[in-house]
Amino acid sequence: MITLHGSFPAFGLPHASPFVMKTEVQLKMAEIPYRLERGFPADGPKQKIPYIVEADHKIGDSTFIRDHIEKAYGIDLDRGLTPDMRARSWAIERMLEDHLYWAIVYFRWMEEANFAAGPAHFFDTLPSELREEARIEARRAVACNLLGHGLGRHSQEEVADLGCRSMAALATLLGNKAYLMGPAMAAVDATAFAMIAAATAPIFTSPLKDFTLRCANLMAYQKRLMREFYPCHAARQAA
Ligand SMILES: N[C@@H](CCC(=O)N[C@@H](CS)C(=O)NCC(=O)O)C(=O)O
Repeated sequence: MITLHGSFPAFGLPHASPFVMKTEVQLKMAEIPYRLERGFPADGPKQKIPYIVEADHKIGDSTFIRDHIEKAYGIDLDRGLTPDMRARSWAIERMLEDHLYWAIVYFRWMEEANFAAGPAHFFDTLPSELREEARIEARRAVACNLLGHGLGRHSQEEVADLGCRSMAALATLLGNKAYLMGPAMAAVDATAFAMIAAATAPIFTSPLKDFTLRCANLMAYQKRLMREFYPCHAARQAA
């Protein structure tokens, strides 16, 4: 049985991490039984979550986890897609995971009020004398990652502009289709769903969130997938 080491409900979302949400949705799409456990990046083979453990074999990174489940269980989450659609899926995934994600991280961690409302609470269980230092250290590490990525070198307005361009591209690519590649759900929809949910997490405020909330097709898609994959969470949100 696969154990998915991931995050936990936070920020008004089923998972703090969009990559964990992507992998969980792909496991559900593949109808593979799994157990969900809290994971810590330091324990993962790539020092990130998600990672899975199956028969003492650890696999890190959502893309390689997907490869593993497709090969090991003889499943193609993109069945029915043409080579052109598969290429477009890959390009969309890279835009969302390697670009838009970092804008989401920026607004969660670098904006004072969002940090205080969200990530700062990751450290609440530490002894009080260590708590503030741990928060400062973690925030410094995220700022460093943002600089390394490049997005962190821009002003707040520029990050918002770039993030909104990726979100606008996603809205155009979805158009009025049920899913990004047409009438059937494909693997890329797991990423898109998770990233839209992350960008519009209830507890945060950001220009990226405001923009996404105005993209009616993306919001309808996100809500539909939330009802399908996280029905309890969707019901709580609706109440
Ligand atoms: N490319 C990775 C990205 C995973 C990722 O960035 N995970 C974040 C949580 S959303 C993480 O573990 N960050 C901890 C860190 O960077 O120390 C994947 O697809 O799984």
